[in-house]
Amino acid sequence: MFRKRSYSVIVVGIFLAMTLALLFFGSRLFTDIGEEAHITQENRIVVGVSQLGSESGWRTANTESVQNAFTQQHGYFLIFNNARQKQENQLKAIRSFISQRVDYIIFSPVVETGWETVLQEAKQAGIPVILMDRNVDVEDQSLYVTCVGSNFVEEGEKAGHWLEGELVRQRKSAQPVNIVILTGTEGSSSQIGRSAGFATVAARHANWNILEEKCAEFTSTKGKEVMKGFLRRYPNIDVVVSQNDDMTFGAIEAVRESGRTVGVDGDIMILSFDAVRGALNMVADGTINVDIECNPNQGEYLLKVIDMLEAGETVEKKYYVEEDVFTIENVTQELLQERTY
Ligand code: GZL
Repeated sequence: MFRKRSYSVIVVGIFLAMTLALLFFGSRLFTDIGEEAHITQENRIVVGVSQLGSESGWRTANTESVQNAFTQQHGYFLIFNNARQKQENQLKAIRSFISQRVDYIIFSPVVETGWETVLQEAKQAGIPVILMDRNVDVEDQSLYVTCVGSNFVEEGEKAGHWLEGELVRQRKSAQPVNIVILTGTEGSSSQIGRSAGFATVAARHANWNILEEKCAEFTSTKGKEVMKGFLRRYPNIDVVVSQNDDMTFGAIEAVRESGRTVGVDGDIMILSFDAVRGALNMVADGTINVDIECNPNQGEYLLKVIDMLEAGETVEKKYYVEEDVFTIENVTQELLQERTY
């Protein structure tokens, strides 16, 4: 009896002690966390990012590079929006960033036109705008601070120069060459630039017959659908120029289902853009003849730009990311293992 009573006194005593401890330390703990979170949020640079979509492997890598750059550890608070390939969603997201009075707006414009009004609103709100990946076509260049991305015209020219060299190597530079082109999102900088760059080189070759160009939206599904149409209409295609790897994957499927072959020893040469890892594996095995790299790792460049702006430094109007051209000759297993996308 006595033992049971003393035992229960002890249990109650321990319980009371624990309750008091929790009330004291617990409140301190939450206050600390509360204060800590509040302080860092106040001190962090708030960046609103409107990403145009998630249509391709390239886009996924581009998004990851931004999210890996603008972290709490780096002193940033990232507000990220995926516009699912719709300009109206990007316009809504940018206006939301303006109403939230973010410190910077970064966006990858799905197409080049239709941005003047919203960029004027951002300028009036005193919020610097940085373009990522693609560009905007605006009269007033002061509407954005800088653009971090690729030289798409140069990418298109690289594809044309590779084809020139390959035809010389195959002793076919005087023969008719029948070409079809899968283009990306109509009116996007990447589509406009790559088309213009390749066309500049093609114009120098009267024997290059561009049978048809058709938009396949940078997706593999549309790439396959459009390529099937090309194969139905043109029995003698020699070259496919596909403006991103996702469309290329679909196009290769369509060619193979038609009973024809692709690549280094195939019926149809494949020229692609982006150089994501999955496509480089197909360059290494000879399925894709050449892949013109478009580097999605722009987060580190964007971070550097904002660091410079924060330090009051002047930034350039355009920053080009580094890019290469891949063929079976330079895609090594080591490169594939090291590749981050
Ligand atoms: C290129 C980028 C393009 C990629 C596609 O900078 O805009 O959009 O080539 C992506 O994969 O969809």
